[in-house]
Amino acid sequence: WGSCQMPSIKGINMTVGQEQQAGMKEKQVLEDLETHLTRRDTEALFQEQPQTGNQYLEDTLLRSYLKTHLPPKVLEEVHQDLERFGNRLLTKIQRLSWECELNPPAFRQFDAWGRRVDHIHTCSAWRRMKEISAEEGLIAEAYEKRYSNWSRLYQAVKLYLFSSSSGGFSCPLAMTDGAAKVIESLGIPGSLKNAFDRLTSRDPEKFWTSGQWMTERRGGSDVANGTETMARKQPDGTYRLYGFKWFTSAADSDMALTLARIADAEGQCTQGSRGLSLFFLRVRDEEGKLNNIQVQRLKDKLGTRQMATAELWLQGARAELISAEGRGVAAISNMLNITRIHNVIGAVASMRRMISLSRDYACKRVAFGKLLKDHPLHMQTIARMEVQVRGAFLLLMEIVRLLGLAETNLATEQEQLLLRLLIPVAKLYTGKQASAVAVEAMESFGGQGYMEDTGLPVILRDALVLSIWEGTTNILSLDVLRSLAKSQGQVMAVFLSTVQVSPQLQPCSASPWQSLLW
Ligand code: UCC
Repeated sequence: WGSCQMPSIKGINMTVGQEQQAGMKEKQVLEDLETHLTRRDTEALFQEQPQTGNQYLEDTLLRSYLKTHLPPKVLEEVHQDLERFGNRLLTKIQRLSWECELNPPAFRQFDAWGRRVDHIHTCSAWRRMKEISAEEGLIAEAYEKRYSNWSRLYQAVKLYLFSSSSGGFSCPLAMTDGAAKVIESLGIPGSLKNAFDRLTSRDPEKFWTSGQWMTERRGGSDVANGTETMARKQPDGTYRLYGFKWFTSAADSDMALTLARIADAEGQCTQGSRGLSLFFLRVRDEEGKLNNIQVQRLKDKLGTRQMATAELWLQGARAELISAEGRGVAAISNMLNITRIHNVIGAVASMRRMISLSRDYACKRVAFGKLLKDHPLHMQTIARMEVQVRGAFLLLMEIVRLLGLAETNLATEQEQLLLRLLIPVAKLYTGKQASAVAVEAMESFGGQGYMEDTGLPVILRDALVLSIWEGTTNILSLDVLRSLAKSQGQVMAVFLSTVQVSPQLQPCSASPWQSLLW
C-alpha cells in the first residue's frame, strides 16, 4: 500500500521543509513494511499440528490385547488386515470424514415445480463411507464367522479403528448391525433373507444400511407409553403403518425396524409394552420413491451433524410384521444391545483419538521453556485420561469376547448372564466418561482445542450424544435392575465371582500405568 503513494509524493515540487517531511514519511513507510514482513514470517508456522499415524500400529494396548487373546493363526491374518486398514484410514478415510463434517445433509421438500419430493441429499464422502463399510466387511465380519467366536471381537476392533474417521457413519452401521442381529435371531425367515444378505454384504452395490425407528413425539425412553404408531393388517398379510417417528437417525438408510401397535377390526390397540410389535420396512421402492413416508424436517443437532436425522410421517407405509404380536420390545432388544455395544465402541474410540492427539501435541508444543511432555502436571492429566480409556477399552473387549462366545454357542450360562449385565453398565459408564475425557483432552490443547478448524470440537460435540441416544444413563441403570430382576439376582453373583477370579477382566499388561510408554 505504501509503494503506490510514494511516487506521488516525490513527483511534486516541494520546499526543503516539505522535502524533510516527505523523507520522514518515506522512512516510516519502509519501517511499516518491515514490520509487516516480520509479522508474515511468524504467521507462517505458529504451532505444530497434532497428528496420529497408523492407529492400529500405534495402539499398544490393542495390539497387546490381540496378541494375548487371539489364537496365533487368527492373529496373523487379523494383524495383516488391521495394519492395511490402519493405513487406509490414515491416507484415505480420514479426509472423507472431514468432508462429511463440512457437507452435512440437506433436505429439499419440493422440486422447482412444486412437486413434493422429500429429497435428503448426502455428500459424496458420506456415500463413499457406505461403500468402504461394505468393502471392509464392517458388518459382514461378525456374521460370516470366519474366525468362529473371535469374529465378533475382530469386527469390533475394526469398528473401533473406523469410528473416529467415519464422519458419523458408525451410527448407521450400529443400526445395520442391530437389524442384522434381530433378523438372525429370528432364524432369517425367507421374507427377510434378501435384507439379511444385503445388510451383511461386502459388495458396495448390494450393501444396505438400516434405521431403528423407536422414538415418537411423546418421547424416546418410555417406549411402552410413547408409541402411538398404528399398524393395519392388509388382505395380503402385510401391514400399513400410520404414525409419526420423531427422531430417526440416518434417515437415508435403505430399510428400518420399527415398533407399532396392531389395530383390531374396530381400530382399537392394546396399550403399554404388550401392545407393541416389531415391523420391517423398506424406506423406498425400487424406483427410489418413498414408501408412503413424508419427511417433515431434518433435526438441528448439537453434534453428529454429518448424518441425516429426521422427523418422519408414516402415512400407510407398507411393512412386514417380524415379531410375535405384542413381543416387539423383547424382539428389538437384540438390536438395542448391539447398538449399545456400538455406543461403547464409539465412546472408547473418541477418547482414544482425543488422547492420542493430546499425547502427540505434548511432544511438540513448547511452553515455559520446555515441551509439554516435560511438565509433570500436564503429564499427570494425560496419564489419568489414559488410564480411563484403557479401562474402558478392556471392558469393551471383554463384552465383545463374551458376545462372540454367545453367538457361536460357546458361552456358559454364567457368561451369558455376565454379558447381559455388562452391556448397559458399559454403555452408561463409557458414554459419560467419553464426554468428560473429551472436555479434559480439549483443555490440554489450550485455546487451540476450542477452534473449530482444528477438528477437535467436532469430536467433543459428537461424544456428547453417547450418553443420550440408545438409552440415557438412568434408563440404562433401570436396565441393569431389569437384568437383576429377570435373573433373580444371579447376574450380580456371577459378576462378583468373575471379578474375583477371572484373569479375563485383568488388564493384559501388569498395570495400565506400566504401559504408559512414550
Ligand atoms: O434410535 C435411536 C438413535 C439411534 C442411533 C444409534 C447409534 C448408536 C451407536 C453410535 C456409535 C457411535 S435412539 C432411541 C433408542 N431408544 C432406546 O434406547 C429406548 C430406551 N428405553 C428403554 O431401553 C426401555 O428400557 C425399554 C423400551 C426397553 C423398556 O420397555 P418396556 O416395555 O417397559 O420393557 P419391559 O416390559 O421391561 O421389557 C419387555 C421385554 C422383557 O422380556 P420378557 O417379556 O421376556 O420378560 C425384557 O426382559 O423386553 C426385554 N428386554 C430386554 N431384553 C428389555 N430390555 C432388554 C434388554 N436390554 N436386553 C434383553
